[in-house]
Amino acid sequence: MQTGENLLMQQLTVSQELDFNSETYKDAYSRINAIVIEGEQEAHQNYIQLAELLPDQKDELTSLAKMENRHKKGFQACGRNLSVTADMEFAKEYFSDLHQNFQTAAASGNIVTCLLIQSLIIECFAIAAYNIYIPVADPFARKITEGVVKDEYMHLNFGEEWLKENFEASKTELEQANKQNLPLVWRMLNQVEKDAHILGMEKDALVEDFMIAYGEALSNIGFTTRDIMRMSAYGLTA
Ligand code: Y39
Ligand code: FE
Ligand code: FE
Ligand code: FE
Repeated sequence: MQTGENLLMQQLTVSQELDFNSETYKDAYSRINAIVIEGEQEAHQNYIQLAELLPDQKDELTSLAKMENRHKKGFQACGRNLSVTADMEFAKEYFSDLHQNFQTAAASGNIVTCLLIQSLIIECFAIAAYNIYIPVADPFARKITEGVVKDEYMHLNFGEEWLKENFEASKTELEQANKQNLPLVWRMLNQVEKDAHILGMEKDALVEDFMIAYGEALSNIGFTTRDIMRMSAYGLTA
């Protein structure tokens, strides 16, 4: 059992390890902050495109797109607060494969693939990253991130609800899109492992939180445990 004193000690240890103003911290932050800003910008565009593909849900999707834009502004403020310049070129490259896959799917009207990429994979990635970041964030960024993560659960829920209602017709395309895109997530996590560690975020914890959120989403949509195990195995060695 943890005593209050032990928890306080842990908390102090964490805050002593992280110097938000050190060059090491700021250098890592210039990439992670850029990834988050670019991710929010792309999420904004993705929901605008989804609103065109799903005209019946245009209003809801437009409102999700607006939230993503607010998230982007919030994380830009976090960078300014630490006097960090985000490395946007790095971040654009970081998202390029997922971006390309979304664009290709959108151009072909493959709504199921678009929803899997944005509303399941990217939202679960955001939920894992933000939940792991909150306890180790600077006080300013923590407040912003706490507000943002609540919205991300709503975005994930949108994708779950739509895919659940259209489960039988979507199943094959979902499996195919999972096979194509899940390996990209593992590669992306490996790419930021070092920088994330410097910010106090461990890769194991990120993977665990991602898999919990993603597995739960697949289950809510209608996949069996057996399906989920099989689908989760893709790209684990990427
Ligand atoms: O839906 C959204 O708002 C998603 C775009 C945001 C994803 C942000 C991705 C964060 C990855 C950070 C990696 C930290 C280890
Ligand atoms: Fe967001
Ligand atoms: Fe989102
Ligand atoms: Fe360390």
